[in-house]
Amino acid sequence: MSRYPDLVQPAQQVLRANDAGGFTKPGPHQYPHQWNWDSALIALGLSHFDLPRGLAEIRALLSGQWRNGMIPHLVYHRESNHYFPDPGFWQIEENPDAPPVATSGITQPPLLATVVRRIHERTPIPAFVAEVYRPLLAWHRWLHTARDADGTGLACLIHPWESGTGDSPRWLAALANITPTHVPTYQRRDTRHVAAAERPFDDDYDRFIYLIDIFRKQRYNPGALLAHSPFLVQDVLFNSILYRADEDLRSLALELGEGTDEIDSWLEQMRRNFNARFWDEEAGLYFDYDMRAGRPIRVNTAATFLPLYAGLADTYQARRLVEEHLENPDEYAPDDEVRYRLTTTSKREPTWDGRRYWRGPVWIILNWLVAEGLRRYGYDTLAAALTRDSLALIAQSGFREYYDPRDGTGLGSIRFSWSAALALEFLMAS
Ligand code: 9WN
Repeated sequence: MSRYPDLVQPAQQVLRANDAGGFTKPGPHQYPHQWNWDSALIALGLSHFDLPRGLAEIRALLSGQWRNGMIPHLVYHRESNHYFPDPGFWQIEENPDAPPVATSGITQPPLLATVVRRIHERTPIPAFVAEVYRPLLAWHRWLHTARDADGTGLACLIHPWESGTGDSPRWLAALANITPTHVPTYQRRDTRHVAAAERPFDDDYDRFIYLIDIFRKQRYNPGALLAHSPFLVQDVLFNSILYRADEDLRSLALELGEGTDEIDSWLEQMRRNFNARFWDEEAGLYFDYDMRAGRPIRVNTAATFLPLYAGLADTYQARRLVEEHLENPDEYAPDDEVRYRLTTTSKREPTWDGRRYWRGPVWIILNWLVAEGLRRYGYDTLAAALTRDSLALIAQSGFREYYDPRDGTGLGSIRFSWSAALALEFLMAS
């Protein structure tokens, strides 16, 4: 990727500028706190030029870990009136397992073990691995138990934000089934710095807040959340990331001389149940599962390609995903109108919107995850196309949160940290 050496310095500058002193903000204005999977990628990016700061990023995130093992989706190291929900809104102190630092009461996709392994394989950090292994193990255990609603070992999500793709159309039907009976009074702050047309609709936001209100009334008791959350889904993207992270955690365990029986049982359970739950033979796609409605969520989004990242698809499934969908100009491949890979939602979906959040724009994180998956299955040319488009978008429009796949217009937050971190990963990873 020597075409874009000029992006290295600016990417480093974005990460430096978003350093809030001990943790890195996802974006300078829109996201003033520490987010879980953002921080994992930020640490990966930092590891290319300031390894100690990268490890400090992970330590800061772990400072928000709950005593039951959950690593929350958001850690509030300080006050800010630029983001809602603010720290007090979650009322986590009602739960005996909550940490002393303010956090949210939900989680996010578990990229962290994968990042730690990757950093360690490039520059051995055995003492750090020993330090973080048990916290990571505890988080994975919590995901496979407190979030196992049906004995399959697949983790389920209780809030769209836990998917990291809050506004994805795959959650619309489940959200539509929820009637918010009482939404606490609140004021959105996410549309102060970003145009409302690029963010979720108010109706969806009401439901996001309504769900949190239910969780805090249940005091974040894990059993009560599974029993009472009106939103309960098993997510292909989340479980793919979890499976790969389990494998990476296992590799760390072996290095430390720790037993792997427990992790092996999670991996085995996931292998047994993943395809049975998510693969749709007729469509040739992976679909999420709505546990409240008791049926698959038949919406075609780029999350369907994540089993490639996990290595959970067989070669037949991989071929169908790539040939029938990723390479199909009616769905994901470029055409006369859409120039850049990878639109987050199939163009065939009626909800497709090239400018709104997770409804269509290109996100660098998804390009990276899908490129990683394609490489695992030998689709190197396609993986290179995703990398090339990611860097071209950044070169054209800066390190934005997302991009219009038609003309590459930068959208959402400016100077977005993981776009910078992943540019470094694309450019500097050997
Ligand atoms: C809710 C921080 C986070 C990302 C998510 C992205 C967005 C928050 C929001 O921003 O989510 O957690 O306000 O919509 O969807 O992936 O971690 O960058």
